[in-house]
Amino acid sequence: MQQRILRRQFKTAKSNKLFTKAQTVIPGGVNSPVRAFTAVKRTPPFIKRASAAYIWDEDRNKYIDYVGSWGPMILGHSNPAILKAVREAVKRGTSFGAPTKLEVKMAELITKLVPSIELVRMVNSGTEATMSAIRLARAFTGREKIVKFDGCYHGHADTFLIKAGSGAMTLGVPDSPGIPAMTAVNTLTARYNDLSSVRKVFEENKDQIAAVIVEPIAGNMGCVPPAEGFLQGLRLLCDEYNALLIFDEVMTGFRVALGGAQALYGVQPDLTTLGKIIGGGLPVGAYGGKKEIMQMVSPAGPMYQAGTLSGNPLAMAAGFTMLRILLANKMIYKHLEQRSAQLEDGLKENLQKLGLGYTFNRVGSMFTLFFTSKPVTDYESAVTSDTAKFSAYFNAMLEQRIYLPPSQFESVFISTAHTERIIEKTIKAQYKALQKI
Ligand code: KE4
Repeated sequence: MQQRILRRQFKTAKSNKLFTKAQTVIPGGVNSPVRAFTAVKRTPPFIKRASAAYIWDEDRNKYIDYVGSWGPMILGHSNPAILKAVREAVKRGTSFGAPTKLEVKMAELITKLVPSIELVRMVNSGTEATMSAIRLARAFTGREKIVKFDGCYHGHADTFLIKAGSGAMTLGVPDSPGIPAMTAVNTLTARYNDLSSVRKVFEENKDQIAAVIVEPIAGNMGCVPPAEGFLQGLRLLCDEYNALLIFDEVMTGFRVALGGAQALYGVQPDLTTLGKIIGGGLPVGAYGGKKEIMQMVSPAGPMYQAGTLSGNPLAMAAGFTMLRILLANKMIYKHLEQRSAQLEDGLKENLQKLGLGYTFNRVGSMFTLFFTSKPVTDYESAVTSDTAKFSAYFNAMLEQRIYLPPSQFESVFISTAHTERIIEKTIKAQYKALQKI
């Protein structure tokens, strides 16, 4: 009998209905802008559940997931040990608003894994971590200005929504309305991978710059690795001008190495911000660094910062379990590198076969395919990408049940649940998708 391959029709009725309803009660129908799929011009699938490398939507479509909740899911979705830890914790209550033993253990683990962090404060998001780190840098130095890089994204605090990446860049609002002029004046911008642009800003604002904040591997203009010597150069410039160096490792922390990008490149910042992976999928952020700086944080010092759910027991259970697994299995990063290299080789082979010269940037298990033939080393080169072509590619991949970040200016993530077979399937799907655009 002729084999009839019944390929489920790509049904979207339930997600369409939910998105229409969502928009009557939530701005844009989503609780974070990039989820609305605006840049790829389609209704976002409403996700019902996730496991390992897969997610399922309300219309029962099953996808191979390369978003991984924007970074946290380095061990794949529904990791059994993490679910077990949360199930155990929830039996003891959901929140106390009081110190707990697990917060001490979590802080000890983070300070062990990231030696530049001598004291660490838990918060509830990456944004809280970065905004607190900036306040601390200003408190410690007595200076007001900060330097960020065009295309880098550090969360949605006013200070950072100047030439910001991620959703702000995707949706064309890198300089969001609603930011007071006085705030914007204190946020100076420089060009990523261009130390001379940083020196120029320091020279023009002598003794006024509290800190330079940088994604040590940019992930929010798409994946842009630091050029040789860039991070070391930032360290030297900050020392020369007595400013603090802040590594925003919300995305790269525990993603590219157990000690984050600072371990990979051998550069020690004064402060580090963390998020995503340290929450194991629950809301967690953290900032930490040298004791002499962190001692300024209330109640040890005068710089105030607080949070009702900071160090929440469920979030600590998930995050602590996640970090313990990463610490206990040294082979994880080697495994991630092998799978990521397999995908890179396959995707590049597809491009070669089809005579397409697009740019592919990768560091470990985070990467981006840019629809431009130029090398992508900063914001200016990232925006030469053809976003219409990206949108067509995204949709062609989604039709084949490959779920990518719905933006040219985001990073793709692989987890330990992405097997060789899943990668092979993705490479084949990409070959078909590239032929359609
Ligand atoms: P959150 O406040 O979203 O937890 O973290 C902000 C943040 C800070 N720093 C870096 C380097 C980040 O990448 C982020 C958040 N990343 C985006 C994705 N690129 C979050 C996804 C979203 O906004 O929905």
